[in-house]
Amino acid sequence: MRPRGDAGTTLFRLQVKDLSCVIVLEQDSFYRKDTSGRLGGSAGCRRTQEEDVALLELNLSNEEIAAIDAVVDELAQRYDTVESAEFQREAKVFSDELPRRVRLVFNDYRGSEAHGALLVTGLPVDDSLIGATPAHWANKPVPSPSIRVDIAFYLLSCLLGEPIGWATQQDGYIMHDVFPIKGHEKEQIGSGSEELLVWHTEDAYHPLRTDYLGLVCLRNPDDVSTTMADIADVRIDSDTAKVLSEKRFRILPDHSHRAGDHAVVESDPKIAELRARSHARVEQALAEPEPVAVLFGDPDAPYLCIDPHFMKDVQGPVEQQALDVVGAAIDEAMREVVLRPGAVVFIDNYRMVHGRKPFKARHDGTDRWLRRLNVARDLRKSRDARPNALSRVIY
Ligand SMILES: O=C(O)CCC(=O)C(=O)O
Ligand SMILES: [Fe+2]
Repeated sequence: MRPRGDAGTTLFRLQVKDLSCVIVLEQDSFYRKDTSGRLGGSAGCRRTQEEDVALLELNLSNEEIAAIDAVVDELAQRYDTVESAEFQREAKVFSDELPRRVRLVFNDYRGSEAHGALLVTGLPVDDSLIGATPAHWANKPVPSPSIRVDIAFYLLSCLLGEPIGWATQQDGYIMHDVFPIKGHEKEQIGSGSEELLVWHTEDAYHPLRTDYLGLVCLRNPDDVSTTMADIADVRIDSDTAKVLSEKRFRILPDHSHRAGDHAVVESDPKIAELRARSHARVEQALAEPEPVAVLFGDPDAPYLCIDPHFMKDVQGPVEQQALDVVGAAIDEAMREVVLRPGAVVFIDNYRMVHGRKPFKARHDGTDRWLRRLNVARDLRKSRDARPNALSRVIY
């Protein structure tokens, strides 16, 4: 993956891919639809397109599904929510019992950094067991109606790192819900619906943002697309790349982290202090965001951190011009993936941006419902923002 240094143009990957491709992932299969309407099936683990290394795909075999089920069985007898600290403490050990091919693929995805996202299909989801799509994420029911999927999803994420949550987001739950919430229709957050959720790096404003964003689909009756683009597929000129590599860009916190939604009374003084500091950090990031680079890491294969919606109106003209250029190039590289029940995607948050197409929420219990995990490669980086070594909640 060397850039092509011709005539001032930086191309982070040589391969050219089909930009009109829509991938639909289903419980036991997926199809990819191109503009001619052709459908293609797949089996086993392979690259989604010969020349396409952005998406790595793993279709679980029946034997693998049965083996994952056996591990889930054991844990589901003892735990009724993945928010349990005991569950979180031992999950990694159980993830070591997932089928070897699955562990090998995840290990390679994590280690090689050769792909923007890993798609896994085949986890069983029983629509009649998970019940109605909830109206809100607060006060989640225990037992979780989707406990078997939750456990399988959590174990898979342990193959990439450590699931983390945010004290300032969804009440500190580790596993988030993504479904439309009444009143959020126009919001630029996961619970919005009617507006295009503009592509973004997850929690771009925060230095401890997740390494991987995991999404599992419980239902998606209207085939609403998740959008994503890999920086490796983005073409920009080298002058723009140079500007983007300098620490001169401001990113504001998104609405999901802002105070208001989560006024919590805290009795533990240490947690109260961490919480106050974290809210102060959000306020500070709103008032006076620390300048950061949009491109960083290896200049030949850079990482990316960008959230145009929350970078509006706070840049100088040169910075805004560079953002506009890379924004248009990212639009060019954008693809759509329709997650169907049982499909899981782990997006590398250091190289892929993601978003969601607009849709009309139903608000009748049948709405699109995803669950989400943030996965950190190294928990120690956030140690001073967590109340103790075992805690996974970042303040
Ligand atoms: O709904 C989706 O497909 C993606 C939502 C999103 O951006 C997120 O959950 O971070
Ligand atoms: Fe997101």
